[in-house]
Amino acid sequence: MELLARPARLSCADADFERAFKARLHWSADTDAAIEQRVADILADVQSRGDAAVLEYTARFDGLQAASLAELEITQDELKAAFDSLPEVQRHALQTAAARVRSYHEAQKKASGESWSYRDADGSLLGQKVTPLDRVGIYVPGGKAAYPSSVLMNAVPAHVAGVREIIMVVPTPKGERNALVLAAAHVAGVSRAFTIGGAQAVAALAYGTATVPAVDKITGPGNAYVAAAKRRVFGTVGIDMIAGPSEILVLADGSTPPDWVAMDLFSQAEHDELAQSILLCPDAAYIEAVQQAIDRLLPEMPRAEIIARSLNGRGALILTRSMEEACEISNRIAPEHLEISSNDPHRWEPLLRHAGAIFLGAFTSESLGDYCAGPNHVLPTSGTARFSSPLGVYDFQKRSSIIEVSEQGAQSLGGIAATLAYGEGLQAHARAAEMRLKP
Ligand code: HSO
Ligand code: ZN
Repeated sequence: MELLARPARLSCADADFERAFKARLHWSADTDAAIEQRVADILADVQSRGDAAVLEYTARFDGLQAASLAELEITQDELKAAFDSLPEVQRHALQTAAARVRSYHEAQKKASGESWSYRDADGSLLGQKVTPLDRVGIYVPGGKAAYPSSVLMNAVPAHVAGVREIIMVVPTPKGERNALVLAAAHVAGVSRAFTIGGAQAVAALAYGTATVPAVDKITGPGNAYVAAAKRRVFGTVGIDMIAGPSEILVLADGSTPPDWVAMDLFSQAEHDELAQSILLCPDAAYIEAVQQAIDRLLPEMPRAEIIARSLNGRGALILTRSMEEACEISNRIAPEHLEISSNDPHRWEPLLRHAGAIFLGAFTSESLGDYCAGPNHVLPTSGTARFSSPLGVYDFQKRSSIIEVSEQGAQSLGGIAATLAYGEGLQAHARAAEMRLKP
């Protein structure tokens, strides 16, 4: 049977556009009650029985038997051996990607992640002290979606932030280890790694066991069980975000070869049949050319079936009345990845407010950002770019306010604080301020 990928064809000029647009965008991220219950049970079990519970679940779910959890730790020597086992071309690619991701995040730290302070007119010192988290856990999925690039994207910013200990967990069903994932952990400076996964690994990181140390924050993607476990341990530890399926939105003025755009739409569609790829363009003939490119290129793709399901189920080619209107619609969608496929991308960029990452110009394929441009590829999905940001150095830091009031400052502030404190009925607050006033 011939495989066809036919994204929905919408036109902003149609009376029915709003309804069709909302229907295409709608996606249910409902949590499954059965999964929730099983995850709650696993978390409670690991919290009370520690290592023994983690070992049992690892044997049951991953088919991996061990006498103790210590046996499931991957040593630094093994991480290095995995790196050394790779062909030179892969070692070079990993190292180059890591170096570029590191440079980017070092710049990010300089720009917004440093402590600052100032003195007011009374000579009081006011500021903010930035400190790294002590210890973080990185969840790395095993099996189908094992991405070495995601190891870099999580561990490198943690390292740059100054996190002292980075604990990686990665399920290895039947003990099969992914050499590229382990090599990436070596390159990124992971401190310790365990071949455990699922809700039991999240629980071990959140609560700590005899073997796995408790961390302060857990980052990294995972399946529905991992997502449910991360939601539940939030509060005991920090978490990064709950990522939905990948998304790409291409805003095209018709100047980029249609094949390039078609392949960029494929690149996110091939992640997942629930991934969303959308083209916005004011040129009907160009949209037709992209559809023809899709038809021509799809049979060449090893993951054609996933791509077709994604494009047929959630994809859309949308004809707008202008580039300005395309920008407005893009802002409503707030996509994870936004490509401005135009020969004048800086003209449109100021109009675009909501996106996880913005890729400018025909040469900037989204896939370069996934691997090695430098910025992080862990990005807000499902419209959350309206209020959240890419994973970054700031996710591995926290801030403390600094206040040092001078004697002079205590005089100017004392009366104000006391007045407000009496207003709140809090005598001790008021007296503490007044005691420092000179008679
Ligand atoms: N595009 C994914 C990240 C990724 N792509 C990893 C390839 N490997 C995030 O949306
Ligand atoms: Zn990708």
